Formats: sequence, structure tokens, C-alpha cells
Amino acid sequence: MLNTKTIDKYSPLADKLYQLIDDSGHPLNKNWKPELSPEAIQQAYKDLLFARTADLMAVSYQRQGRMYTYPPNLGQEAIHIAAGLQIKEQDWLVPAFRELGTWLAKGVSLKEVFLYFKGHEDGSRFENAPRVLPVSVPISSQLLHASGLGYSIKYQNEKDTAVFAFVGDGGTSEGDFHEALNFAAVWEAPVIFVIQNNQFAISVPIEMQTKSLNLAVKGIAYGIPSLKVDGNDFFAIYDALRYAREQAVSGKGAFLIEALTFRAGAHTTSDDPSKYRSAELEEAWALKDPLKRLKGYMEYAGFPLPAPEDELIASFKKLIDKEFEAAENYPQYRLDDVFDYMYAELPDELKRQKQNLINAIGGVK
Ligand SMILES: Cc1ncc(C[n+]2csc(CCOP(=O)(O)OP(=O)(O)O)c2C)c(N)n1
Ligand SMILES: [Mg+2]
Repeated sequence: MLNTKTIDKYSPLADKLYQLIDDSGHPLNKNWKPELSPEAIQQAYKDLLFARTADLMAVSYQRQGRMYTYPPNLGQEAIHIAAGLQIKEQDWLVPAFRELGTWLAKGVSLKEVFLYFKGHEDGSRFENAPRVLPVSVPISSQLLHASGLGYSIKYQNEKDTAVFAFVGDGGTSEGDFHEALNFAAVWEAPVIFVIQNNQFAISVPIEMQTKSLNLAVKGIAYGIPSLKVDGNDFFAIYDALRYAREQAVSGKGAFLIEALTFRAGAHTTSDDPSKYRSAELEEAWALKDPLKRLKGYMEYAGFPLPAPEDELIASFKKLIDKEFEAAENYPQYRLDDVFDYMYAELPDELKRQKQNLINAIGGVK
């Protein structure tokens, strides 16, 4: 378990990686015991399996032409489930776009996720998920929002509240990343920056993204305590996020986690990774799959699976199909509704453009 004494052993400046279990799920230190109860670990396994099943089905809906696009989460889900367990109701979730399990834990419905990827504005209007920002498509721009939220939490003296902000490895090359880190550091804002280093930004490999030793050192440069963690090790990432949140809410300010992982699927459903990475690399990372490792630990510790995996998947598929049907049966958006959200009172020029559109499409549709 990380604490103020042990954290020094994992300095990013020495390129240390925080890990608790090996690739087969066995503890690296035989005396280690997880903080979570056997029941909580079984639940985490179910949540991970559910998120994975929903993610695979989303890809399949898109392939059937029923959704415009989708960014697969396959291989990165331990980070999302661990963050879902650490994020509290009063905390803010500032997503990138590839952290489905955390959205679900915060109360976003699959119907809303599917609506978003079907291009519907209401997919960003979460009915039962307070304090979740919508996806901000320009990479890293969400981190500025996160630092602003962190500043406001501090300014308003909100207790026991933090911001969980996600970004990818590619996002660390954007100016917004650096501005957000600097601002959060200077104002000691309670923001937990989670970099999902899945080693690719579409086709750009991490070696072409940065000359830095790792991504966690970028936090050190701004005076933010930072840690590089095995993001496919559910227990390590869970513990790191617990420590990060404790630091943030105790007034110590921002924390940065580089979660090392691998995007096992395509960048989005419009991408073909076989064009830019080898089958050998994919096979090597399949051995570190987070679900496989979590199950490996459960087997090692003698916890049974809550039910046979194929039965769980079959029951999840029914629920997921229902959510997708709800998204498909949702009322169509009006084509002129792009004009509706920016201004309380539409400026004359936009009124003219709106009328032109209505004329062109033959009335409001
Ligand atoms: C400012 C900006 N530039 C380019 C894009 C197009 N784009 C979308 S995702 C992406 C790669 C992001 O890579 P990374 O940050 O590593 O996240 P990952 O997709 O691997 O989760 C790019 C270049 C964008 N959305 N915004
Ligand atoms: Mg990436």
C-alpha cells in the first residue's frame, strides 16, 4: 500500500513502475494482501467484464451501421474500473473519450453513451450522472476545464472533493496539457491527472511522441507529485488512485498518474492498427491483459468467479441490447438544433442562417 514513505521508492526520475501483481496475477511480494474484500474484488471483475462486453458490442453496433463511430477501450479497462471505485459522488469526472467503465461507475447510462456516438446532443446530457463533463473533442482541452474545476473547489472550500481528469499519451504533447498542469500546480488544485499511456496516438507510437524518460516526469517538471503505474494491474492502479485522491483532498494539491497500458483494439472504428504495428507487439501485450490478470489473482487467492463467464456475458448482452434499443428509439434530433445552445438570444446573423437551413430542408426536421 502506498504511503508518504513508500512512494519515494517509485520515482519517475528513475523510471520506476508501481506494480503489485505479475502478468499471471500472482503478487510480486508474497506478503501483499489487497485492501479490497473478496466480494469487492468479485464485483470489480464483474464490472470489468460488463464494461468489456459493452465495449465489444459497441464496436459491433458500429460495424452493423447503427452507430457513426466508436473508440474501443479493450485492454485499458482496469484503469477505468479502479477509477470508478475511487471517484466519489461529489468528485468531478473530466473524461478524454476512452474510459467507459468510469463513466458507467459515475452513473452515465449506456443509452447516453450510444446516443453520443450516434451523434445526438442528448448523449452529453447525463440524467443520473452529476459532475461529469461531456467529451471535449479537441485533445487535452478538457484538462484546462479540470484545472478550473479544481481551482473552484479550492476557492469555494469544498471539502473531500477532487477532480479526476483523463488524457492520452498523445495529449501530453498539446500546449493545453502543460498549461493545465502548471495552473493546477501553482494553485494547489485537487486535480488527479490520469494519463492513459496506451503507447499510441492513432498511428504515432510513444517513441515519436516524446524524448522524455516517461510521461510521469512531465508532472515532476511542474512540481506535481507523479507516479508511473502498471495500468493493467488492477490492484496497483486502484492503490495509486486511492493515494492520489487522499493527497488531493488533504490540501496537498494535484497529483499525476501515468498508467502504462496498451490499446488492444483500433483507435476508433475508422482505424486499422495492422497498418502501423506488429502482430508480435499485440501478442506480447495480450499476455498482460487486465481481465486475465485480475482473474489470475482470484484463482491464486482461491476466490471463485461469481458465475461462469459465458453466463455473465450472456446476461450482460441482454441488458446492453436494451440500452442500445432505447438509444435507437430515442426521438431524432432536430436538424436546426445546432443553433440552440450557444446563445440565450440568437444574434441576427445566426437567425438568418437558421432560417436558411429551415428553408433548405423544407421546414424543421
Ligand atoms: C487538438 C486535436 N488534434 C487532433 C485531434 C484528432 N485526434 C483525435 S484522437 C487523437 C489521438 C489521441 O491520442 P492519445 O492522446 O494518445 O489518446 P488515445 O486515442 O490513444 O486514447 C487525435 C490526433 C483532435 N481531436 N484534437
Ligand atoms: Mg494513446
